[in-house]
Parts: sequence; C-alpha cells; structure tokens
Amino acid sequence: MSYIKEQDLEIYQAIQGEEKRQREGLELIPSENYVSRAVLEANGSVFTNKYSEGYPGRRYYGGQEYTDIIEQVAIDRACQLFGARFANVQPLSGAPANLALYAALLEPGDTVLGMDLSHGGHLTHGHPVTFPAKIFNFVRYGMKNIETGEIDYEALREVALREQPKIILAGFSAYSRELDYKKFVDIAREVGAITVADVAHIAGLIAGKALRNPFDDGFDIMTTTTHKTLRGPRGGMILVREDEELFKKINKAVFPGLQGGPHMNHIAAKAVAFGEALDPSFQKYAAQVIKNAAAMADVFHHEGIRMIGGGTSNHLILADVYGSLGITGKEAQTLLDEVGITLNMNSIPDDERKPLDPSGIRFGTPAITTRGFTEKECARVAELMIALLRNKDNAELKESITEEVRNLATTFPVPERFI
Ligand code: DSN
Repeated sequence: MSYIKEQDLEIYQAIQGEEKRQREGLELIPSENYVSRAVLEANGSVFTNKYSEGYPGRRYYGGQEYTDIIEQVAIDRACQLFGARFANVQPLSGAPANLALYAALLEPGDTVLGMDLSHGGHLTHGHPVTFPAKIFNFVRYGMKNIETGEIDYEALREVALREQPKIILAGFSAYSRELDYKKFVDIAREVGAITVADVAHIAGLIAGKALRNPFDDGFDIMTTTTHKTLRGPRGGMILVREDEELFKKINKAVFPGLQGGPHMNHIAAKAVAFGEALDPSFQKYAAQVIKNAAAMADVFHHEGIRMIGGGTSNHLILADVYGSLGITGKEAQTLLDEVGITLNMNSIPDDERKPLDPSGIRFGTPAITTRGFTEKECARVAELMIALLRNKDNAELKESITEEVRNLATTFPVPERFI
C-alpha cells in the first residue's frame, strides 16, 4: 500500500477505513465474504494491464503466453469443481453472465420461466425494471407455502406447459431452502426447455459438496458469481454440463457478443480461488457455513421470530422483523450497523412495505464462517441481534453489544490464507 499512500492519500485512507470496518465488524450480508491474500494479490497483479480478446489459443492481440495459462487453469479448475465439461470464466459478474446466457439462447420475444423476485428470485431473472425484460418474455413461479419454502412445482409445470419457455431458471438471491432440481429437469424435458441454475449464492456450497449439484440431476447450464460463497474475486462464470453446441453459443455471446477484453487480473484471481476451493479444507468450510446458519435460525425460531421458509437449509435467513418485532427492515439494518453487525434489509413475499423500507432482513454466515465462527458464536450473534432489536432504545445494552461484537471480531481475526 506504500505507493497509494504516497500518491493518493484520500483513496489510501478510504481503503484503510474499509479494511478496518471489515476487520472490526461482523459481516452478515449473505452475498459477501473475505478472500485470501493470494486472491487479492492475483487480482491486483499486472494482468490488469493486458488486453486478451478471444479465448485461450485464439486471441486477437499478441503477448498472450501467460494470459492463456491463467485462463486455461481457471477453466480446468472450474470444470473440476462443478463436474462441468465446459466453462466460460470471462463474464464480469453475475448479471453480465445471465445477460450472456439470454443473448446466447434466446431470440427477442422468447419466454423464460424464473422464480418470482418477491419469492426470493433475482432481478436479472426478468424483473420489469431490467433491460432483458424489455426484450424477452419472463414468466414466474413461486413458493406454494411461504412458511415452509416449498416451491409450487405443480404451478411451475402448468405455467411451463402453457407458456412453453425456452429456458427454465432455478436460482435465487433470497431463498433459504434447497430446490428439487430433478423436478425442474422433468418439467423442462416435457416442454423442451433448457435448464439453467443460477447458483450465484450457493456456488461455494455446491463446490464444497455441502449442497446438491444441479448437474447431478441433469441441469444443462449453471451461471454464477465467483465472489460469494465461492470466496473468489468479484466476477462471473458460465458452466455447461455436456452440450458443446450450447457452449459455443455462450462463448460467442460473451465475446464478441457482449464484452470486449476480459479482465485478466480477475481471471487470475478466479483461478487462485478455484484452487483454494479444490482443497479438501473447503468442504469443511462449506459444511460449517450451513451448520452456522442453522444455529442462527434455531435462535430466531426459539425467540418466535418469523423466518420465510420457516428456517434455512443453506447459508441465509430471511426474517420478518416487522411482523415479529414491529421494527422495519431499514431500522433493523441501521441499528445493527451501529453495533458493527452488517446485513441488508430485504422484502419478504407479499410485503406490504416498499423495497427501500421493507419488512425483512436478510443475513447469512459465509463471511463469519471464513473467520472461524462455529455454531456457538453464531448462536450468540443471533441472540445479540434479537436483544438489540427488542430493546432499540436501551443505550447501555447497545454499548455492551457493541463491545461484545468487537471482542468476537478480535477473537476471530480475518484470516490471510486458507490453504
Ligand atoms: N447483490 C447480490 C446479493 O446480495 O444477493 C445479488 O445480485
């Protein structure tokens, strides 16, 4: 950091501040994590200087002897991690990966069947405010029972039979239960649709063999980010189980269809992170993420706080704090921020409140598990959260919670290496 410090104090100080915030607070945003120093080094490497349009062995610029090495290593490791035959590691993030997917497989006006955003789906699965929603026809499925999280597979089948989608999307950003991938595949086969799992949130849990791999049930494609449970740099990726023709279309859609030069520094960092995820220790991490989330959910359940889906089977929890405690998601987010616990406000299904001041909070365990938290500490954090939300005007309690949060953070420092 000595160069930034000398040259640009303002940015140096902001980086230092962010590092301190990450070190001293407890990160519960379920889509965030801490990367290793090795990943940070690769991300900050000289590959940032390089243009590499094309793919390994087929580039449009010279000087590619090292870019080809890192991209091929990233591809091979990604395929090994997820049991895929093909991988494109160039998408800049999850949203561009999904855009490339649509560009590769759809004509304007074609239909995609995806999970309703208000039931846990993602903006890029066709929310009306997004650009793809102007081009393609998105139709929806949701939960049959919000209290158990069970997906309405009968309705999903009916919509599929009626709308004849080209793609059936499984995947979410605020859903806490496992999907029955086999049911998606059976329905897709009936209507001749391509099955795509957007595993952005749970990629690390799949790679770590703690959650079921959609490819094992016959899914055709997975899209993902690389920076959430997978614990890599910010970025995206598209995996194809088997079909080379699908993969060729995806490659063309990513480049030259939508992107120019790939961000080779990010690809180097992806390769390093995938190497870490292939280490046996990563399976322990993935299993612990889920155990820790379950421990937090147990406390919420015991304290009578409503959780959408009734609890969790993955890394995240969506709690209805407005319904259970009379405090809005926004108020809860702010209060928790003030004691050093970061999470995000989130709409709940059929929320009567607006997205910028919703009824819920969404939180999870990927980052605190990276710090070494086990069920015991996670249960304690859940207790502290609830105590604070129940006693928001008690300044003394707030102070003691702030201190306990800081002590937990000091006892479990952010690690620098994972293998
Ligand atoms: N922003 C990501 C999340 O928090 O889930 C999804 O895009």
